[in-house]
Amino acid sequence: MSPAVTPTTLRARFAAALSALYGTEVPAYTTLVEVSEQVNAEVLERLGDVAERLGTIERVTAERHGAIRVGTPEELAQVARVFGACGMHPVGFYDLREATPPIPVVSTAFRPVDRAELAANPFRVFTSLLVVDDRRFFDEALEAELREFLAARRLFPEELLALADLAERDGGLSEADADRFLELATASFALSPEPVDRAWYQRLEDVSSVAADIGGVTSTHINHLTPRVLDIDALYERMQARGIEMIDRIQGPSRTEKPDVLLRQTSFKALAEPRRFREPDGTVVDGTLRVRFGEVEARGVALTPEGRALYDGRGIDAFPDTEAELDAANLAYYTRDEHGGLQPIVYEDFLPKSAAGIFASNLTSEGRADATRRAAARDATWMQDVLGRELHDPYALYEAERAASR
Ligand code: OOG
Ligand code: NI
Repeated sequence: MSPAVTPTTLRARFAAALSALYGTEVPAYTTLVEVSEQVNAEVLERLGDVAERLGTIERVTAERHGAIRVGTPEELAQVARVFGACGMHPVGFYDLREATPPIPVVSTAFRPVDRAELAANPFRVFTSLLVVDDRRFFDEALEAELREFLAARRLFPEELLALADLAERDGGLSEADADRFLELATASFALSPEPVDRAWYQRLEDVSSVAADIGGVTSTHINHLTPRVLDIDALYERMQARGIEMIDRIQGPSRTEKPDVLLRQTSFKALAEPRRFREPDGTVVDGTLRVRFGEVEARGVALTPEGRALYDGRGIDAFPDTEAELDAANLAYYTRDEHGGLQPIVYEDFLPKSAAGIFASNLTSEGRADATRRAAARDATWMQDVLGRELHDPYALYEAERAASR
């Protein structure tokens, strides 16, 4: 007999639990979700079925992506077990150290990989790992201190990891185990009340705000949680009208009458959140940190490597005006139904340039990187080894889905 709570249900409940948690921690997130839902209802009203070409309204309403950041390969491997229990698999390798400004992390995204699972609940989490031995950011002494600090912390309790392994082995959990798994998993991503060591945090912040957010504290937390919207231009205007300060632009392809491709994202600025600090003399005082924010995204069709090269090289203006032309020129992925009609395959991944923009728009220090020093070697093969499971290639997933329909 299969377990009562499947990975699909665990994933949907996990996304909902994190959403409820983040709403209590960052109230402006709740506003963002409300405005997204309003805009989506209006687009559905205006366009009817066409509004659902890139996902049913049920999918889009529940759809979230989260972002988390961890410090060690061991922590990343543990994250993979927790998400694995929810049917979320690592897809893609992103090297943000190559971005402008450079961020000392490499990343992947955990998400469902097959169509039915994505339709049921597409929860995905962009997960970044600090590269502590990259000399452009950290010298020998700071690396050693970082390693010691990170080795002494425990992000996920043993009980959670054991339940995660059980869920993967049995293809789900009993009701009671599922409740416990969700309670522990959600709590692992809550903001900790533990005081932050001011001097240590500041030393890392001088290198990179992201390094401080990861290695300056003893736990991890959701950095942001992102709802999906069907008209991001309308959303942007409406948030500003409500007096919420947005970053100055929408990342990704600019506004166009052409078919929607890839991913467009925008965010509101990180808010000052109350945190406690331990001063060098041992006293604990109240203060604030600005690291967490709210982001929203609109998704379009996935591009082939050819389409992506065209987008990266020449921008959205170089694209044809119709889906039929995008398909004929092999620029984007479509499935074909029994009548020869085209269905777009939604882009389920992230964009390194936008990710860098999202990171950068919320940095509180400029950071410093010494380009003359040695980079640490990191690539998809390295990350797959750390994960101890297959790291999927996003293009292979889109390609397989297209091929299966033809
Ligand atoms: C992740 C930034 C990337 C996105 O939507 O591109 C990201 C982070 O800030 O940790 O979430
Ligand atoms: Ni994001």
